[in-house]
Amino acid sequence: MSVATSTTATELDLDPFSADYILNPYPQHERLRSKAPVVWLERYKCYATGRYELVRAVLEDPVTFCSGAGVGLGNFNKEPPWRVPSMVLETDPPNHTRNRAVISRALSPATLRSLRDRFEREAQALVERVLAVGGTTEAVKDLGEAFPLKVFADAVGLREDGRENLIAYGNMVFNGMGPRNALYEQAMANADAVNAWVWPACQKEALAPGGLGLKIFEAVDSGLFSELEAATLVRSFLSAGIDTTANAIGLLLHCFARFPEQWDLLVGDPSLSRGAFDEVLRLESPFQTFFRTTTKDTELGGVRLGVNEKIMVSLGSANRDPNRWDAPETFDIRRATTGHVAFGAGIHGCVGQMMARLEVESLLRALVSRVRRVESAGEPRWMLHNTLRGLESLPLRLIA
Ligand code: OVM
Repeated sequence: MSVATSTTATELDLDPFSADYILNPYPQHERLRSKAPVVWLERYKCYATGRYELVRAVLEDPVTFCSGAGVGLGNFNKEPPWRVPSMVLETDPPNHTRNRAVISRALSPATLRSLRDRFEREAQALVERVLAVGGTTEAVKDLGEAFPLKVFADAVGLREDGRENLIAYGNMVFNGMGPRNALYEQAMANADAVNAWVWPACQKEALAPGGLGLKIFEAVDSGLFSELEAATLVRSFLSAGIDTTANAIGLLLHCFARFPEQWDLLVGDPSLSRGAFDEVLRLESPFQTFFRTTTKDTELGGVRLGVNEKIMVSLGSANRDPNRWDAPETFDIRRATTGHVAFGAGIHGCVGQMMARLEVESLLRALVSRVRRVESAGEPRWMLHNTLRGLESLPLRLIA
């Protein structure tokens, strides 16, 4: 399409960071998709799209839609970020390419294979602990948070004490991608204390031998990075590796509590576990929204966009776009989920996704082998959060 035939973005009165939207995003996604290919959100002075094809188009064109100015609402070209930018998430090629390769190598298939036994053992032990006390559990804390806080933090080589700071840090990182609203301020309230745990934990001296953290520091020894850069790369594990997985596990259990016939399917065929996780990711998109920044005047879906503007891409909306998915609202663990964008797409697509899959599949298989039914044991409570979708409270009963 040529710029000459394109139109200016239509305004849409939508607030993706309001409690109304967060607690029930689906009617809002529908408005976002149907109003226009790309809309203008005057309140936040940014563009937005929720259509599957356009979300993918943005994520797959990192030259036009860059990450170096931040992947939240804030534009680093206009206002300084609250932390030193991530060397992978908030960076563009060529640096991104070099930095990501180091992380990617640390998360190699061989590394993941070597972790599988440990993950499976920890998953089984965790499930037994819940069953030993009668099966009633606050699933967000006892399973969703507990599991990655144990196995992923162990894999990185982090110290045991103070790991709860990782939950607080994830809150800062992901609420920090939104506007400076109450959620942002609450998440940042304890920032000094949390940073005072997180940053030392990223240093060479603090990391256990054999872990992912020290694998990054090996790149220092080869002369590729300074120690400061290596610590900043390790920080990406701590930023991206806990909250995301924790919320995904909570959402997964919430799905199975609501759809017991899907649980029965899984019990009948545990090899459906991996696909089940991807279906949860598609349906619930724990990571709801990303932003990119335009590097030039451009055009998307026939709509003209100015330079140095933010565009929000709604992964949650794309993952339920009826133009892409049959019966998008249906939770179907046998669905072909290939192409969902819950892990993003393109050069910034989640580098830890195989780690996430290994973690969640280990936990899910441990559950399936021991639990006949997943039942609600009280009203779940949704979390209010600028970027992540998840539960604050999920009381469940696991019945052996
Ligand atoms: C990072 C980082 C932080 C948050 C999320 C993420 C989804 C990466 O610091 O590199 O990926």
